[in-house]
Amino acid sequence: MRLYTFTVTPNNRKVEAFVRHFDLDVDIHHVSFKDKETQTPAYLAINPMGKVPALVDGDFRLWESNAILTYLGTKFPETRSVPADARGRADLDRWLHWQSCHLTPAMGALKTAEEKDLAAVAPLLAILERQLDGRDCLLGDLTVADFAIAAYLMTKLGRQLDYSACPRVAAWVARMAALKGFVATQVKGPPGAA
Ligand SMILES: N[C@@H](CCC(=O)N[C@@H](CS)C(=O)NCC(=O)O)C(=O)O
Repeated sequence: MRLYTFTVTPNNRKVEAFVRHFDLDVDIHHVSFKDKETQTPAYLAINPMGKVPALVDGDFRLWESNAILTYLGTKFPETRSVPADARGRADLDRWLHWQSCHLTPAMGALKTAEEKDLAAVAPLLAILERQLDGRDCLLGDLTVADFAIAAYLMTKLGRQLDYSACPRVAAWVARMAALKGFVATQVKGPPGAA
């Protein structure tokens, strides 16, 4: 199994951190943007979007970071990171979609740093704060959703958010950042890097 990744972005880091946290038998390949590797015919045959991350497992080619996370969590059940029951799985999917559909666009808008954009993230942090009441992780136990969402709050932008009204979120991000996989994927890189 091979993961194509570019560690510094949250969508890549979430998957790479998961693989490294659980020492999964996955070959990690860092793509070269300088060499336009993701635009080569060979790579576009893996991911027609020309983006990373992507996973190749035999003749199965998968892209979209959250789909990769749930696939890996299911392929490696010893990680206990993807609930098997219908409600647990729906709960997990809810948070993965929430990250893609709400958190990511809100944080993307932060790049323009307008007042209204900053205000858009606060209610999302408040929702996380309530979810973490009485829970160490988003669903109670560690799941792929923790990797998907925490990776965003560990970005340069994520670290600049105001966590004064959401101490449980701040503590959870700190706990996640201390996990082996996130420590292993810590990159001191260019502005905007994780
Ligand atoms: N929704 C996709 C986003 C993938 C994506 O946008 N990847 C970026 C890095 S985070 C990329 O490959 N950008 C390079 C490009 O667009 O050429 C996912 O979650 O995997």
